[in-house]
Amino acid sequence: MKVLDAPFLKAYVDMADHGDQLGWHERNGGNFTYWLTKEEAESIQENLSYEDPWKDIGTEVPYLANEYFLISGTGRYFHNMKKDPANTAGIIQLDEVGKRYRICWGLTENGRPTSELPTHLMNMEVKARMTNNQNRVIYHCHCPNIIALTFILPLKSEIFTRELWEMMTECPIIFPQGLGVVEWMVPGGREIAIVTSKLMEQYDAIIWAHHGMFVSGMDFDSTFGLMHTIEKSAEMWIKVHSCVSKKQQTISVEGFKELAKAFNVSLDERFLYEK
Ligand code: 2HA
Ligand code: ZN
Repeated sequence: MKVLDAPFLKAYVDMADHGDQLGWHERNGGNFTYWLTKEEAESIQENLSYEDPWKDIGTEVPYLANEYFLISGTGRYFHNMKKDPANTAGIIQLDEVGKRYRICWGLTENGRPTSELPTHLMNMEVKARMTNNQNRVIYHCHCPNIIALTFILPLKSEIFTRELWEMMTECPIIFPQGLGVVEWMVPGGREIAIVTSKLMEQYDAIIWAHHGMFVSGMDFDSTFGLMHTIEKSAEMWIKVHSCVSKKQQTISVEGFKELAKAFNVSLDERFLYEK
């Protein structure tokens, strides 16, 4: 099968385009990785080439050795994903120790994978180990309301989680483990990848202060849905606090406990403090 005809490629392009339509991918902002299943990688072998020289990833991901990933290109615009997926994204394969990659398809015109390749692969490795290889998607965007909140709220997981849970009843059901927060760091490299992937052991969604957010998930819909829910909740926070400095009423700690029971989720006590 041609890569352009593969269902996973179409789903990837649709999700990237949806993010772009929501204003999360100005210019070349954001990046996105999908880990191909064995069957998917098999199905497109005839369309892959193995001539590209190996290049260093900039970190090590031994658990993902030899695996294939569909990944967005550095400097490429999500806005062009639908028009030209082979230029905007590409498929890479890792070497047998998980230290180097080669481009097997796409990233035409001398494209290279995203500058956040180390964070994507280290996050993927953490999640793959934790979920028995079920987690397949890592997505990063510049969602404006979350970014705005990182100038307003203290950069603490407990505070972001509780504030965003309160803005929409379904939030604690959709991200019961809460949100991780990384203080401002230089993006694009191993250092931010180490900090982010450590938090991925605990969370599926991680905020990068004054920059954007990373989410992980088993499939395209649930990963995008997680990003969308958190960003929408942040939008509500901004709307409410643009009108009043203090909410007139909100969901109580008791209310969160009832929700947890009704929807069979476990909410950590560290988010359920009295205010
Ligand atoms: O410009 O989003 O974090 C791509 C990015 C880097
Ligand atoms: Zn970014």
